Amino acid sequence: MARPETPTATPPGRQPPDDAKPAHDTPAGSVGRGAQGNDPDADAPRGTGDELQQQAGGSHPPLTTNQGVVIADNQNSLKQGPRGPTLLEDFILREKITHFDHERIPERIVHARGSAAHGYFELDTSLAKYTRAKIFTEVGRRTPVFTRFSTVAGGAGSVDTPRDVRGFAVKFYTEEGNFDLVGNNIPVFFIQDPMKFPDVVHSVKMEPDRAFPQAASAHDTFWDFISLTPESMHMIMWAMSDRTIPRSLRTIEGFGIHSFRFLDEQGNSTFVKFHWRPKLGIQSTVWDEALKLQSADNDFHRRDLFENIQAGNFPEWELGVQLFTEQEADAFPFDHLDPTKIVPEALVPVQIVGRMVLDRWPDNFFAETEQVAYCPANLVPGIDFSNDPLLQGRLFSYLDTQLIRLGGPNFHQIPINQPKCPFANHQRDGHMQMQVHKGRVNYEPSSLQEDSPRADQRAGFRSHATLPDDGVKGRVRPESFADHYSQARMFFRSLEAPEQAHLASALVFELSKVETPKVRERTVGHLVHIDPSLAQRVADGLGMDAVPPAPDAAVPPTDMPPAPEVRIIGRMRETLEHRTIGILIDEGSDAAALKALRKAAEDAGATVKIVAPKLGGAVLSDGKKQPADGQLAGTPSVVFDAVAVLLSEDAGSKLAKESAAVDFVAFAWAHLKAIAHDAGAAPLLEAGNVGRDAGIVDAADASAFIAAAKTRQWAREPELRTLA
Ligand code: HDE
Repeated sequence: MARPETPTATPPGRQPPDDAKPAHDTPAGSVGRGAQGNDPDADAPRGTGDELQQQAGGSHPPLTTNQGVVIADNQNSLKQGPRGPTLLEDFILREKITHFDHERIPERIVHARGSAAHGYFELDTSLAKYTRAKIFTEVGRRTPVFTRFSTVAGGAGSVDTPRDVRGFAVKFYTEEGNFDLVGNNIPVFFIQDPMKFPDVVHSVKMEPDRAFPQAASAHDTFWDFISLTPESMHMIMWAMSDRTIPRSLRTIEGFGIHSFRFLDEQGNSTFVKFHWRPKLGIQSTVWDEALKLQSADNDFHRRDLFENIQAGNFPEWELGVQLFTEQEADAFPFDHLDPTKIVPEALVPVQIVGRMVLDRWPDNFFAETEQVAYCPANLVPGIDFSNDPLLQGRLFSYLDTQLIRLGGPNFHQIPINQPKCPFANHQRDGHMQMQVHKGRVNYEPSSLQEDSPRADQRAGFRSHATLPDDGVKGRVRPESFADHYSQARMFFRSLEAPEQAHLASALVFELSKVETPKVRERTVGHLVHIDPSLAQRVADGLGMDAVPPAPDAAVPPTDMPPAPEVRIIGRMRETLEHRTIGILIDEGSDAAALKALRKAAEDAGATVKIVAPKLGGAVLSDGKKQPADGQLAGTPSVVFDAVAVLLSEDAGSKLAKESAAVDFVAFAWAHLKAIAHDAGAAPLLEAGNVGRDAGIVDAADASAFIAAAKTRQWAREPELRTLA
């Protein structure tokens, strides 16, 4: 390479003029002018990042090292001559690079991809009859919370919208200590015993030899495990339903899954199951929409949560509890300690006792969302565990994993994890100790220091005095956990017809990605116990010649009454509040129609975004330019809840030949969304094969559009997807 005449620190084409003024005192030879660079008073070259920074203006605090030493030059490392070697002596460079090298911590082994927000929980109804936990007895008190939503299988950088269970973890910073409700958006789990957790997680993660697929259950190892694990069948029904392809994190339910105990002042116990219900109702995508969202926006759910919180559309959930006694539980036709079972609401209704509002996005993703450490063992007095074996296993795992993920035993001192009530004990030292403990006493009993902390019999945490199980020690599974199919059947049969169709299609999609025939066959065999029509449908969808035989069932399934609470259809709130409408325009679009439609949508509570072929927008019929919020190719209709298309005749014919525009309407149609359109848009709708139904409305009839946009057009479904 030819040796340049000018110093390399100066960008090509920008020669430092001889009268350049010093921007900083730069170390000798660090920058400058070739042979003259040894001059300790050498000027900084013009056009370096530092100089551009100075020009950007503003009054800024000095940039320093971690030791507080002010840094003179943040663009150039210390070199022996302008083209010479970089010096080890450059403590500023070494500190900066070393810190950078250590910026990543191990990601969570599960639930690595997550988004979180601050907010509060407010109790409406006292549960003092059941628990002494103040968070559930002090009506009207607002307890701060930090809530993290996550996918389970993918890595931290994976997309937001795969088919996957969503984590729903809430840290309540109560005045009696932190209470973590670490739940999911599905009320049951794959396995009954923690011994199987590493296996189910290994099976769903990318396969170890080939390192794919990322964030997907549609592969051999997962279905191999599942097909050999009948206890997973109820969860599989939920996982293959549209629950695992939510439209927004703001429209998912949350469940604590396990039974917990409430303990009153006397220590009397009532079992409790926790439920979160989104105020917007439940809303999911259809699978094709979820697939297309993955390419439209990797961060769809994170962005949606962020944008809505920033816009003041604070997501809200009601907290519900199911309360039941030991005697009532004994009469259930299943074991409530089995985490593959729900307690149907017909048996124990859900009582709403309070609400959670998320109203503040974190200031810093790493410090808060990444470093937050949830643990089901974080309980407060008045709440206790049940003997659910899965819960018992979890009590060990979270602290253990956090010791390595967060690097040592003091992660409770990281601001996001600290209780907001006083906390003190005799635990000391360790990596990254942040507290400067004073005094001589770091033990108990002690008499040397008045203010040293002591246990408090009255206020302290007391466990429920559970009578021992009379069984013998052993690696056993209770008989009462043996029915793996009845609740799976109850779930499937409780769904509406389109939901059943989606579930069957999901199984066909997943199993079609499975290469090993015996795995597909074993899985379909289980479906026979759940519902023979489902097994038949999936077998047909896979092109099997016959439905494979069902495996032996330890307990033959029984019919349970339908549980309407498992459905999604009918549970979406019919509102446009906190929803987004996309309006496609182009040159010459009708200004008055746009104004009227926009007003009607905004009056109904929606956010409106304008999409146009060019980001600069388009000149409307009134001669004024309307800027766009999104450019057509990068803003497909999948990101909206409903769309409108307002086009001049010319634009309509032009866009009918533009594939991004054709997709815009075709996908809105295929994803059961409402479409308002004017006459100019007709050729485009025709090109997109958009049919006619109650969801396709004349843009002039704003109220018809608003009504149609509030819900999905389920009646359209049979026209669109006929294959399982
Ligand atoms: Fe978790 N789970 N889990 N899990 N889990 C973790 O803890 C584990 C289970 C759940 O946003 C890990 O800090 C075991 C059920 C959520 O940070 C780990 C078993 C439910 C999150 C762990 C289960 C959950 C986790 C990984 C079976 C729903 C994310 C990182 C015995 C009730 C929390 C971490 C966040 C995270 C273990 C089963 C929910 C490895 C051993 C059931 C929402 O400790």
